[in-house]
Amino acid sequence: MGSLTIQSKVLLEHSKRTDPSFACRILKEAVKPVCIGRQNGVASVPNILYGKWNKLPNKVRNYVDENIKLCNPSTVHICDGSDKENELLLYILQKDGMIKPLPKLQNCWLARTDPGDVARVESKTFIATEKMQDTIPIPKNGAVGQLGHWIDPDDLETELNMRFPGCMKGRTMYIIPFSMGPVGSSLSKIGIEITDSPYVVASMRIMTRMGGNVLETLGEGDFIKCLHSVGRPLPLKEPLNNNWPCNPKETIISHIPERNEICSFGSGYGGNSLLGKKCFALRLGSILAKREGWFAEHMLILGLENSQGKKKYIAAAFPSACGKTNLAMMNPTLPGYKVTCVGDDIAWMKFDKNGQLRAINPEFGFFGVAPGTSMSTNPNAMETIKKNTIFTNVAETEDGDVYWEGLEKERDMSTPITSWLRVRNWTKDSGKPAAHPNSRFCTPASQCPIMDPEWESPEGVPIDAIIFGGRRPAGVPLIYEAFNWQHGVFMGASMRSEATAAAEHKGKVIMNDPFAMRPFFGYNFGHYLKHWLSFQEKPGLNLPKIYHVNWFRKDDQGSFMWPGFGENSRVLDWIFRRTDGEDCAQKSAVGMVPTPGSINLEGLKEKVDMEGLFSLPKEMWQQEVVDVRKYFDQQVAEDLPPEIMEELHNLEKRVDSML
Ligand code: OXD
Ligand code: MN
Repeated sequence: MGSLTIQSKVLLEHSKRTDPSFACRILKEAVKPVCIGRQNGVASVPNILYGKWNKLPNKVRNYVDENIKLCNPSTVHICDGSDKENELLLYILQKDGMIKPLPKLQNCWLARTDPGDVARVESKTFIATEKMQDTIPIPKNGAVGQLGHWIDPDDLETELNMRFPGCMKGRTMYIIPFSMGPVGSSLSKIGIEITDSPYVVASMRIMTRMGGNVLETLGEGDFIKCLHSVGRPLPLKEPLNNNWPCNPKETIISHIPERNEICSFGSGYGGNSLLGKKCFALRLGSILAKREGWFAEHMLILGLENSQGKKKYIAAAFPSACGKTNLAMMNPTLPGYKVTCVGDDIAWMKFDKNGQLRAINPEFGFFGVAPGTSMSTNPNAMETIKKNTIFTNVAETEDGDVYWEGLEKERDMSTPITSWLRVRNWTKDSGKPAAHPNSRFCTPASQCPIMDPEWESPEGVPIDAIIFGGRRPAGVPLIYEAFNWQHGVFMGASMRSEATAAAEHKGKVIMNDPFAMRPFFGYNFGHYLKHWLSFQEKPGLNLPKIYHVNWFRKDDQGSFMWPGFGENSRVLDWIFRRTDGEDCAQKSAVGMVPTPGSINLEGLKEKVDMEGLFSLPKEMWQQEVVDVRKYFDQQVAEDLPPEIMEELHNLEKRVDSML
């Protein structure tokens, strides 16, 4: 028993209770050192605590072996994605005080992070390429670049060498084989995440297809290498905050496209640690997409069926925390319409041999923002999260349920609430939110009552329209349509939105967020634009129509002018009809807008000022042109494709000639 680590003892104790034969295996395997490599002639001998070393393909074994030597964990756990494994992980997480059960819900858990580790950290997120300009446009006129952070590969190596050696001492190293996209689909890709966080494993099991069959499909093929450490080897030098291991001072999230590699250190928070999501599916994904001729985008995918039973699929890009999940799971108020969900955050899209754009959702779960989610805003999400869900940084009620801002009318507010910061008997009067504004639910997509029957289709679903949108309180109409593909690419490039809590930004400033990809570009945004534009040159493609929507316009009193949520189906219906060729649009300075009366308002309970919603204040749009030009000049500079500047000139001319 002497050589058992704390985690193997916990495991053993748990399995003795539930499965004695499994306990015997753990004991046998944990005490038997497994020699997996040699360093200077000395065998390195970590214990394989769980899983079969021999089943790993050679390439995976070599990758893991290298990192065992580097990170020096006490034990190794090769994940199989089974229920039994998950039960063990949840048990370990509870023992470590990282999660607690929420007894009012079924198999649901609450994690509270170190308050210093609550969001993506864009300022510490880097991409390493030999040439800076491969990663970011070089800003002009003394501007600070906002389109990602480049690092020299040698400097990155130095940074990583200061962090990773010995970083997993005393901990278990988990090996997670995972597939982004349905296992075996030609649109899917495989990754191996190495992590010392059981929270990451339990979350990756929800967010990706994880386990043994992924390894079988991979064989000796290539995979994306994803290394993650919370950066707190044992014994600890300083106590943890909230039992949440992390190392905010040393955090770095790095990508090395040339080696298809991601190295993330110091943060356990989802966007920084579930490496399949933003790091792989978007940053490296966008690079792979450019290389291979497809798109990796920050987009939801939804199915829309009209009252005649005709169906179309739409992909839509909105910045983080702008309601993608709500739109993807919407209950349409328009009679006869049905929305189904394919994905809520990421779309991988490729033109098929017939020139039809097809999309898959590479994820397997939803990592959604909790505050604002309620039965009135998103009943389908509320249904989804009733079981098998890991909540992070939400508040809890005394009777074992979750709570966050937006649930006031749906919870018995006399039941005491403990806030995400563990303040008991929390009340609104404290002036602090009960849940962190970026608190999340991590929940299996398959539990969503309106998942599309084709959501796991290996060929992907056919996309007929692409929507861009953001939070624009002033001047931006409810909907407009691009004149053509090039104009649509310009619309994506000039997207702006109010900042939200999904990253470390503060305040309600309007930020440029082109294609909702600003934090997620894997390569130079100017080159990304060229990639998008290149599709208009390719013959035989059925290019989808492109739209811009704004659910967030406010009137002079500061109230939202459009009811949003299920009522957005009225806008989707217009898009549906447009993609069907209906003549219900007219030209405006910004694009094609609905002809009067062509948005179906039948049964809409609230009175809506449609004229106001579509008004185009000339001064505001003139300023918009100035701001967008300044942004392009400073941020994209010489990498801006001339076609985009041409579109800006055209917009300027149209705006100037407005009455
Ligand atoms: C997310 C984000 O977590 O965009 O999806 O921040
Ligand atoms: Mn997102």
